Amino acid sequence: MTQSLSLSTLARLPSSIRPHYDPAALRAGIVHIGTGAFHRAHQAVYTEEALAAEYGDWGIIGASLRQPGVSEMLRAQDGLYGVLTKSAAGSSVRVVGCVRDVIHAPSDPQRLPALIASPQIRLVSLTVTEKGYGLDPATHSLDFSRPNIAQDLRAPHLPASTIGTLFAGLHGRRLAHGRPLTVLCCDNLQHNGKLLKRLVLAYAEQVDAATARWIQAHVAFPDTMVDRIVPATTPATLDEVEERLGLRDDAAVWGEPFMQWVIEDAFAAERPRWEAGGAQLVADVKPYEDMKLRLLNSSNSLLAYLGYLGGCDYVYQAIALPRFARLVRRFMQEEAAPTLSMPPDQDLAAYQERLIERFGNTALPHRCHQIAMDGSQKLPPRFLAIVRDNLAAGRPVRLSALAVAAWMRYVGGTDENGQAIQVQDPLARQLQAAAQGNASDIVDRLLSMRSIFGEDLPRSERLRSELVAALERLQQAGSRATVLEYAAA
Ligand code: CS2
Repeated sequence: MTQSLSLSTLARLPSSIRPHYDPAALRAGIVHIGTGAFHRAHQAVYTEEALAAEYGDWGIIGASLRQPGVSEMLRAQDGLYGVLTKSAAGSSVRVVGCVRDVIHAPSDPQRLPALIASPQIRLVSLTVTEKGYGLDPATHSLDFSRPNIAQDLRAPHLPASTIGTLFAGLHGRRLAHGRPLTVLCCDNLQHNGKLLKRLVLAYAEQVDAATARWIQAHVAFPDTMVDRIVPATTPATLDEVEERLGLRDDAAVWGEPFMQWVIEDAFAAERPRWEAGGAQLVADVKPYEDMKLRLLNSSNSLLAYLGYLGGCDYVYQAIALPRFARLVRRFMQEEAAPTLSMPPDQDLAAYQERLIERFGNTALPHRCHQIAMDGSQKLPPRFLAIVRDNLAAGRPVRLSALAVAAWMRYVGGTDENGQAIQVQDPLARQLQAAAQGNASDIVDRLLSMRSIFGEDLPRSERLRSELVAALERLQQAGSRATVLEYAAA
């Protein structure tokens, strides 16, 4: 049987693909919450590059807030794992050494706050997905009615939620030594740093006003834009990594060659030299984050819902159909781009064409079903922000409405062949119940869900009629024929 990747087998690998330092000797400076595939293929890779360029105490202690699987898997391999980079041009693998430990927070609720409080930690980063923050997407504020938030407020020293955990760590830090800290939100949310700061402060004010004031003064929450397509690992990924390493690696991840990380240069304390891996430190992340959310993520979701309904398992299959490619281009040019002020170093046309190419990466199949999940959390930053801007400016919202209508059709839970769709969403049950019947009833019921559409959008007659028209076409003609019509007209 093939041996597993671990500190004791690492030396067998060629030096070009293993860490340029001794992982066993690396001390931690970062706590990362949510050690899923994206973090391992993105921020951890940048940290690896930073360490190669300038060694320092920047090991990462990962924490998972939910299942113990990832922590067990990584611990069994001493935190080591491979990153397989794949495109039509070829593939390569490297082993990342900077994840030094991974804990399962629910097994010991005081451990993660204690780590956040420890003086050697100078950075806490997070990838807990859009739904992981206890956010009310419509109001951008903390949803105190969420059971885990309400429970944490009753027992703040034994937190279970992301915000409760951060607060407990920051509170402990203030009491223990008060050294400053940077908290880096790396999820696809608008103004993610400012948003996270608001959520943490809202919670802190309920528990301890002195800690809330301390957080204001000593904790920085820079905005970030993160980008790399990282589909869920499959058995084939693991087999390919095993073949290349000659070692079994159950924690391997895979991703595309493209990577981008834009970070607001507003840290409270030191940080790794992430620029060495190509990270951009800028004064204002907003133009980058709008560009990414409104061009990449929205097109990705548009392809996921319409592609899934049209019988495509993967995004590359949908974008290979000329009508889908035409629709995505039109959506980007006519509805997304007019709402953007592009960053000065980015070219709109080149960025859009690069996206079409990235979506078409056949070497890295990305499931429509994976992207389609959690739509109730993803629609507001991906489409509804565009819709609001375009409604206010009197511009068209027809293609955005088609994407939202495709989501409405999808959450009904039955595909075009009458097969069940496994809808994954925190609101799945309500969505599925609301999405039955004729198009105008479905639109009215879903549009009235304030946590998704807010108070304003249900009042827009223009949006409503575009949604009803698109949903009717999807119901009557199916996704492929509807895409053809919308791409042409
Ligand atoms: C995707 C993103 O799953 C999704 O919703 O749109 O994960 C996307 O692949 C990344 O944000 C790319 O950086």
